[in-house]
Amino acid sequence: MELSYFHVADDFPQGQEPEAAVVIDVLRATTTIACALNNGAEAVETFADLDKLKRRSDEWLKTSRVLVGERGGKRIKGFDLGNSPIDVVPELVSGKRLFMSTTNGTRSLQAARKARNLYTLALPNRKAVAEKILSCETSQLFILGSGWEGSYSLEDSLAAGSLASFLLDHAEDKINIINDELIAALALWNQWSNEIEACLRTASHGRRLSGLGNHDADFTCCSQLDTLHVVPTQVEPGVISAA
Ligand code: 3SL
Repeated sequence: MELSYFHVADDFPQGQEPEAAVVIDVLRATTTIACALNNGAEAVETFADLDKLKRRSDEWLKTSRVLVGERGGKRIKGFDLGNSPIDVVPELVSGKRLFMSTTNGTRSLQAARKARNLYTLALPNRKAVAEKILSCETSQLFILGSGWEGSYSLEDSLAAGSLASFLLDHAEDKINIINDELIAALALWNQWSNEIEACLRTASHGRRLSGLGNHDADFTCCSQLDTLHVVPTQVEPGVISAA
């Protein structure tokens, strides 16, 4: 399997339809997606564009939808929830469709949506997604981070490295690391794998979140490793559900 990592949406090779892609936004979109689906959400429909989200969500009964999203880390006015993984509790999301837009994560999902198989990964569901990828015997995997407004992010690279590390540990002879970005991500994982929360808090986006108020519970949740068994999978363009 040929593995490549791209830091942000604009780096994702355009005009290609890779066999498989994994989108990562550790802080916090893909962690929120994993938690919401684990807590029984019917699906998470993702949008980079807020007007499209509003038009599409208006087609749903208010009782069966939840609007989730942030800009600059803060809940979007008129939305039910912000982008915290600890807010998507079963009482609020079970059986419902989430309509989600975030600053960076949903942009990466849009950039990768033509992949023939598309998954989202956060640290809590790393093992579940990695095992799915191994079981599909895919020959090409593009890993895409989300970063912050076009810039590199430490925490997404950490998670990309954690995925590559798991795949190497379980199928070393089948894995071919293609680009330097992923070699660097692996080195990052080797450096911080025993101090995940410290890495997230050190990252510039971690510091940005801390500056917005107390996000201790978010950091704890986003730093968990291999605790959720959900594989968020694109089932139609932009729509992610639990496999
Ligand atoms: O950038 C994003 O997509 C968000 O996950 C950012 S935040 O953690 O909700 O601020």
